[in-house]
Order: sequence, then structure tokens, then C-alpha cells
Amino acid sequence: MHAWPASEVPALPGQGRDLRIHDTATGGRVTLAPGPVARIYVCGITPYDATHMGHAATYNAFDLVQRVWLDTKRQVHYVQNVTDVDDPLLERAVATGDDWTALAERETALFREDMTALRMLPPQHYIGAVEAIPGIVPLVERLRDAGAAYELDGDVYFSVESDPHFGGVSHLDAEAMRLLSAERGGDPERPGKKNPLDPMLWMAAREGEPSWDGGSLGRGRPGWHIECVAIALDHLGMGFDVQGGGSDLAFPHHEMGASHAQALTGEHPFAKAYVHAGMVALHGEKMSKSKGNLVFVSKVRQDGTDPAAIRLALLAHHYRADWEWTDQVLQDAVDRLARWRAAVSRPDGPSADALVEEVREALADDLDSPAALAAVDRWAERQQAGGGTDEGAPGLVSRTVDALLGVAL
Ligand code: 5CA
Ligand code: ZN
Repeated sequence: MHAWPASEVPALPGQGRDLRIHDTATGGRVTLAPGPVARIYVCGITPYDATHMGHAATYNAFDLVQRVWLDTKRQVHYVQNVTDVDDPLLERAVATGDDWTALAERETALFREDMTALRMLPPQHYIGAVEAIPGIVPLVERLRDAGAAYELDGDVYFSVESDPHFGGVSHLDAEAMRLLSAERGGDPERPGKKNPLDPMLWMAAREGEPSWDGGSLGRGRPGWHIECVAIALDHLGMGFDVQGGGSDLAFPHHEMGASHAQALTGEHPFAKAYVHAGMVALHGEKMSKSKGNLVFVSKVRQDGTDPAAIRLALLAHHYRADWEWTDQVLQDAVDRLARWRAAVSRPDGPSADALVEEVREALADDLDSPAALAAVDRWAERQQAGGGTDEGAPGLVSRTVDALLGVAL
């Protein structure tokens, strides 16, 4: 699949800082030390509805990771998937009478537009589950042949016990895993499984549902976790730097994905850090397509809001926090954008050399974007107060905000 156009990232003077970030697997901060090419996989959307502010907040977090890396003069190799065949997508298509492929294409196109408007850097490889199927089938066959997977009435399940590191991403106890597995696409109640938590790798063709040639697996379609593993291994390989997504993906999705990959390769870890963004809520409940309590990026854009203001609304919250979207959050961002634009549109101002370092340090410190915004606010206040005659300052502020926060002033 094609991704979306990249906006330019201005180079800043001086030296960027290495990112210290919270890793779910170790439960603490790790200092990432990627090679000259940093490798990141971020789980993409299931395209059955439009991009909401929760999605946007999660992609914003991983966009910041990349901007911090780019500021250290590294290249970034970024891979993202699109879960363009899965139960919720097929169910929605049946409910609305849509063709499932048309639904997926339409919503993926809208996601691209939203990402472009929000100035999120595009992945180099943007891969759909359907196009990944030829790569998924041999992986499932290999797991089965190695005894790490087994068949149940034509479906193929992964045996969680085949990975000695299973549990090492989320560190949940068996009961918590069982509950979350039932909530998030698993089938712990299905009789005949070796372990109730075992996730499906390959689902045998069901009446009325799309299916593909699965070689020795028979016709069917891939399970969810193996989709991301196949795409990540194909384009990044084992031991890539960051596996990213919202906190609802830590278990089962990232736990199972890590185990699939570790069982396949005999290597550990799948990713050096597992980074999870908090959940954005609306009216007290997590924004979710299944509940329908959504604020869509595209709708807010259509209402005339500058996408830069949407981005500032996201940046005003720490990526690991769970927070609530409200009209006030957006209004505050609109006001801040106006203040910043007024401040950088003057011919000179207070020196911004310290500001560059403050924003760098804030982001390197577990992506503390609220602290970064506060630093820019302080510069804008000094500007407002009329202090400073540095002719390079407004331009430098503009480039800093653009390069590190993805906001065009
Ligand atoms: N296709 C899978 C990943 S392979 C999937 O989870 N798709 S999704 O469309 O449901 O979510 C896309 C991304 O948005 C995931 O990283 C998910 O964790 C994140 N996300 C979903 N809802 C929210 C929310 N309310 N707040 C923050 N992030 C969210
Ligand atoms: Zn995924």
C-alpha cells in the first residue's frame, strides 16, 4: 500500500538528545541507543471507521519518537500495518451492507488524509494484512512444524507455552490475561485448546467470509498478532528498537506478537522497547469504534479547525496519561496556536537558543510534550512582553516547533 506524503523536517542547530522512554516490558525507563538507522513498528488502524482523537494521540506519540531520533541525525525506518481484514471490519461491513474491501479502502484513504493534515511522518512501509498473507502462511507452517502451533477443527493456534519468555511484555497474571484475552479478540472459552490463552494464527475459511490460499494450512485468513509479526520481521527483523501502540495493545497483541516471533526465531527480544500510549476518553469512557463515543479528526477538520490546533491539543497531554477529550481542550489549543503564531510573526524577539535545548530535553525525557509546550509558552510570553531583538529568534522557534513537535506555525 502507499502511505502518505512526508512533510519536511527542518534541521536544528546543535545536537539532539538520546531518548529515555518508558518500556512496558521492563516496567521502567530505558535509554534507547539505536544504530544509525532506528527501527520502529507502530500498529496501524483497523479501517472500519474514521480516525478518532485516540488514534491520533497514539500516532502523535510515535511521531515524536521519530522526530527525536531525526534530531540526533539518525535515519528512521518506520513500518506500520493496516488490519484490512479482521472480525470487526467484516462485522461492520455486514451491518452496513458495505463491501468490506470498499469500506477498508475508504477508511484507509481518510486515515492518510488525517495523518497528512496532522503532519505525522509516514512509514516507509505501509502494509495491509491482505497483502501480507503470502508472508504469513509460511510463518504459521513453520510454527506448526516446530510444534509451537497446533490445529483445532481446521483452525491453527499458537501455543503460548512454546515461548519461555511469554508474559514478559505485559507481566500480567493468568486471570488478568484471561479476562483481557476475552475482551480483545481472543477466545479463552473455546473447548479443545491447550491453553485458554492460545491465540489463533490461521482461521479456516468460514461460510460467507473472505478466505485465501493457505498452502498446507488450507483456505482461510490470518490471525491478528501474526499479521504484525510477519510485517515487522519482513521489514525490520528481530530486535528492532520500538514496538508501539496504545496501552490496549500491550496484552494480548504485543505479548502474543513477541512470543510468535521469539518462538519462530529462537531469539529474544522481538523489540528492544515496548512503548504504549494512554487511552483518550470521551464522556468518561475510552473512545472506541465499538462503543461509538468518538470525535473524528476529519470531522473537526471539516468544522474549520486548523489541524495544527488538533495537534497542539494532543501534545498538551503526556502520551502515557489517560485523558479526556473536551471542547475546552481544543479551545485551549486554538488559543495557544494563535499566541504562538502572533509571537513568531514579529521580525525579532528574545533569543531562542535556550528554548531549542529545553524542547529537546523535554522530549528526550519520556516524550514530555506538555513540558515542551510550556517552554514555548514562556518564550511567547517574553515576546509578548516585548523583550529581545534577536532577528533569528522567531524563525528558530518556528523551525523548532516544526521539527520536534510537527506543528507548522
Ligand atoms: N489494527 C490494530 C492494531 S494491529 C488496532 O488496534 N487498530 S485500531 O484501529 O483499533 O487502533 C489503532 C491504534 O489506536 C492502536 O495503537 C490503538 O491502541 C490506538 N487506540 C485505539 N483507541 C484509542 C484511544 N481511545 N486512545 C488512544 N489510543 C487508541
Ligand atoms: Zn498490530
